[in-house]
Amino acid sequence: MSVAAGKPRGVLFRWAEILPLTEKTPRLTLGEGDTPLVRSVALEGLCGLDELWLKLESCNPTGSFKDRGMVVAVAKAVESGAKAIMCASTGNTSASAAAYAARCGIDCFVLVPGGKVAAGKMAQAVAFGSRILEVEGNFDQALNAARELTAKHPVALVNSVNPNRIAGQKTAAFEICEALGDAPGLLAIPVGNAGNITAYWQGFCECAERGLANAHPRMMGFQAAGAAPIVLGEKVERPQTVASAIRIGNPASWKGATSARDESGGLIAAVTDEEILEAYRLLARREGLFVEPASAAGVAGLLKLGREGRLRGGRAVAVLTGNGLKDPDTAAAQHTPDITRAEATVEGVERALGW
Ligand code: AN7
Repeated sequence: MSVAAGKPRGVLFRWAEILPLTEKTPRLTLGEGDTPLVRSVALEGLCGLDELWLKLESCNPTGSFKDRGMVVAVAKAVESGAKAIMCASTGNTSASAAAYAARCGIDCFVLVPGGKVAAGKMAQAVAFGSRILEVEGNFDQALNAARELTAKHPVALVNSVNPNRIAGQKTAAFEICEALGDAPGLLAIPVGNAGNITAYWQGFCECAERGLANAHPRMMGFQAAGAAPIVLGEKVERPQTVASAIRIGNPASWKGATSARDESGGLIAAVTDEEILEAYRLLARREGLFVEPASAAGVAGLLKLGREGRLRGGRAVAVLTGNGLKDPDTAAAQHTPDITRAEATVEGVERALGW
């Protein structure tokens, strides 16, 4: 494993004091964390907010928030002598695990639901050289198998049931408090396996304890309507949604999500695929932010609450969890391309444009 040149960047360097590191933990990095927090003037009015800030977790090295927790989980696995890691995944966890395993020179086994992972994420798992097992079942079944396999074989489990993942992911809450000088009033976030909402809540609580924030945000989690077990209060056997990243019917951190909701006075609600895709298109067309569909669920939720008159000003942060390049098929289906053929000359292009 090589080290980064110049001033070291990355979650293990920036946030060492709030992570479970020892002298023996390898200081692994692909330059994760420290992602932009940009204001969305176009969307804050539509939501009925005074300020809406977007945390661009899509800017992490493998294109999703998973890198924050994965760098900690993989570093700790290597520290403990593991030669291989395993995860079940709807795509982003596997892309991230595969990247950090490649960087450490260890093996990575990924269990993905057959035919349900977006093309870009599969391309990443392939490129990073992971061993890919397409299971005949959904994410929830794949995670059950991964838990049992890693209990039986000398392979480290790097799903978010691994507390090192949560520890790494909580660093995003610290970055937000640092950037805004306080916690926001609301945090909007997509919920799938519910590790991220659990990690953010832990992070915001620690920020308040350490005096980095004066208050806690209300945690607003959004599930896709066809995969909304926490909203329904029961497992969903056959989850369905265009937002394949959050096509999860039995979240591992269910309890973490309901605690975040209840302790913060927040909510966990459902947004339909149409609402998710509306937010997906708005983020691209109005803000120049190309995210994957699941990432738009938080903004979809704020837009919905805004329309219902349930947001009265205040400052919110929405977490944009993954890059739009991950799911080119949904992009092609959602955006009608405006493409005109032209000859490769000035006159040819002018003619095509009608100039
Ligand atoms: C873009 O990769 O579960 O509630 O296996 O990829 O912490 O699960 C991905 C989840 C939101 C939900 N946005 O976060 C996986 C996986 C994107 C995601 C979520 C995921 P959690």
